[in-house]
Amino acid sequence: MKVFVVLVALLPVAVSSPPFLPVDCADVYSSGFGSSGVYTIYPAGPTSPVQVIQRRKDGTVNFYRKWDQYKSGFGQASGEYWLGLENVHLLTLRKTYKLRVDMEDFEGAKVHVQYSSFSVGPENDGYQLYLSGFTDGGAGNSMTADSGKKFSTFDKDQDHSSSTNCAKQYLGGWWYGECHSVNPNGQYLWGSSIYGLGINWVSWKGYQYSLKAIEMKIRPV
Ligand SMILES: [Ca+2]
Repeated sequence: MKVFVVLVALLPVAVSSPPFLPVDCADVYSSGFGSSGVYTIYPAGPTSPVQVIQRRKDGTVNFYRKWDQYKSGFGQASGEYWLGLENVHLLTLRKTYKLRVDMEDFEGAKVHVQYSSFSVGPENDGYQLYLSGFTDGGAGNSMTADSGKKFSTFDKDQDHSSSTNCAKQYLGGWWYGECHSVNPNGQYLWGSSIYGLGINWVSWKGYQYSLKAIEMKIRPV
């Protein structure tokens, strides 16, 4: 049982294909695929291989973290969560994925955006983000500007600002430019945000509003 738990922790997602459609990594393991690796999972059923890559909803997880943790992932898949840049890179390396971002404010409004193409490059290229094909579901186009940016954390500044460490200044980890117009991994601030520090989506709520919830999920096209 101890071995089982360790392997689940090593297998947050998936790329090789077991001869069935696992809903999670425990399923992959129990089918006999015991080696570490990335396996495709189908948490919403065989017709919907959706993978949540990021989620904020209650402020229970600290997102101000180092590069290594943004690389490998943190949190729980059922709660606040970051899947990990290496996993996202490996997933989006093999297939074309689309991205959907759902958001909610503290007044109960819900909006979303979609991108028809989403991928993350390799670590030796800074986990660069590639986004295209925007469709608005009410939140506006703020994240489009992040396409082409490398990922930054406070201990690894790869942003476009020569005068500022954006991750350190805005207290998150993200594909910062100079510095941001969305900050999904910023501080959980229950609505009111000090300029740019919160979970901001500027084209919807501006720099001084921190969202109640945000979830980023991907699925193969
Ligand atoms: Ca910088």
